[in-house]
Amino acid sequence: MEALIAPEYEELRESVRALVEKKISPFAHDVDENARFPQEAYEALQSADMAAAHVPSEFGGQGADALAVAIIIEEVARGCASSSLIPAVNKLGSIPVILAGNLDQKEKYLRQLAEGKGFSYCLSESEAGSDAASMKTKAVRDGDGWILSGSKKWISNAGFSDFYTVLASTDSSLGAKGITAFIVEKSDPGVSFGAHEKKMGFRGSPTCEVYFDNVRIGEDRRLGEVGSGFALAMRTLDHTRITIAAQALGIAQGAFEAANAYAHERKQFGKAIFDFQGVQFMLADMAMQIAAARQLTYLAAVKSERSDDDLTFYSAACKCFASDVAMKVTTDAVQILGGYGYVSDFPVERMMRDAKLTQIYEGTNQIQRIVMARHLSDL
Ligand code: COS
Repeated sequence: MEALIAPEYEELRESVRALVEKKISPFAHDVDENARFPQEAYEALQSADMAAAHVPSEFGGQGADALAVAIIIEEVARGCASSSLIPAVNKLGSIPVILAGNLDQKEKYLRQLAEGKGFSYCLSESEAGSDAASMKTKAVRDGDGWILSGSKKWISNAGFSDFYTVLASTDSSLGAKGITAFIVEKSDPGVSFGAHEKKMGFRGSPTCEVYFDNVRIGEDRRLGEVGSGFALAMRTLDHTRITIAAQALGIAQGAFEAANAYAHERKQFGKAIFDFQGVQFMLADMAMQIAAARQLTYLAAVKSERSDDDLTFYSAACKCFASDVAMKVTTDAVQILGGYGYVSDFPVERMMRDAKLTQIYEGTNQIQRIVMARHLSDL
C-alpha cells in the first residue's frame, strides 16, 4: 500500500508519528492508569491542526480527506488509543453538519470545531443500542423551535465537547422515518451529564450519559429535513466506521511492534524467543493480518471521499475486519510477552483492553455483518 498511495500521505504519517512519540505516547500509560482525559494529546493535536483535520478549508479547517484523517487516527492510536478518539469523535459528531447542515450551521459550528471546540454524537440510548431506530428521546415542536427530552448513553467525550449532534424522535408513529437530527450545545439550559463510565479500555476518553431535560432549541438547530435523521445517522456511520478501523489498525500496529521487539530481546533456552518458529509464525500472522486490514481500511477511506455506491459495505467491512484483527493481534502480543504481557509495565495489556471496544462501538461486529449482508448487491 505504501507504494500505492501518494507520497504526501507517507509524509503525513511521519509527521503524526513524530508528534505522537514526543507528545502523546509518553502520557498513554498515565492516562489509562488514572482514567484521565489526555489533555496533552488534545493540546498537541489542536496545535498541529489534527484534532479536526477533516473540517473543510472554507470553514477554517485543514480540509484533510478521509485517507489523511484515517492515517492521523491510526498513528495516534498506535501510541494512545484514548487520544485517537479526539479526532475520531470530532469527525463523528460533525459529519452530520457536513452532510446535511445549511451554510449558517456550517459557518458557525465547523469553524468553532476547527478552533478547538469538541463535537460529540448522540445516537445510542440505554434501551436503543443496535436497534438505534427504537430511540425514546423526543423532540416536540414548540412555536418556532423544539423541546428535547430524554437521554443518550455511551457518549464519547461527553462533557468535554461543546457541541452534540442529537438524534431524536419527532414522530414515534413513523419509526425510523420519524427521527430528526439536531445540534445541541453543552451550555443549553437543561443539558447535563452523568458520571464517567468505568471502562475496561479507552479509559482516558470520558464516556457519559447525556440528559436533556426539556431543552429548548430554535429551528436553526435542526439538521436536515424533519424525518431524515435516521438515514443521516446511518450515512454518517458509513463515513466514520472507517475511523474506527483506522484506530483498530493503530492499536494492532502498536502491539505488533512491542511484541516483535520483545521477541528479539527476550532470551530463553539460550536464544532469543524470536528464533523459535512458533513465535515467528505468530508474528508473521500478525503482520499479515495488519497489512490486509490496512489495505481494506484505506480502500474504504478512498470510497468515503468519493461517496461510492458500495461505501456502506466497505465501511462496515473494514471496521469489522480491522477490529477483529486488533483483538487477535493484541491477544497474541500479550501471549508473546507472557507474564510481562499481563502486567501494566508493558503497553500490550492496555492495547488488548482498548482493542475490545473497537469490536463493539459504532455498531457491534454482528451489526456490521448485517449491514454487509444487506449490501452484497452493491458489489
Ligand atoms: N445510508 C442511507 N440511508 C440508510 C442507510 C445508509 N447507510 N442505512 C439505512 N438507511 C435508511 C434505509 O434506507 C431506510 O430507509 P427506507 O425505508 O426509505 O429504505 C431507513 O434508513 C431504515 O433503515 P433499516 O430498515 O435498514 O433500519 P433498521 O432499523 O433495520 O436498522 C441497522 C439497521 C441495524 C443497520 C442500524 O440500526 C444500525 O446500524 N444499528 C447500529 C447502530 C450503531 O452503530 N450504533 C453505535 C452507536 S453510534 S457511535
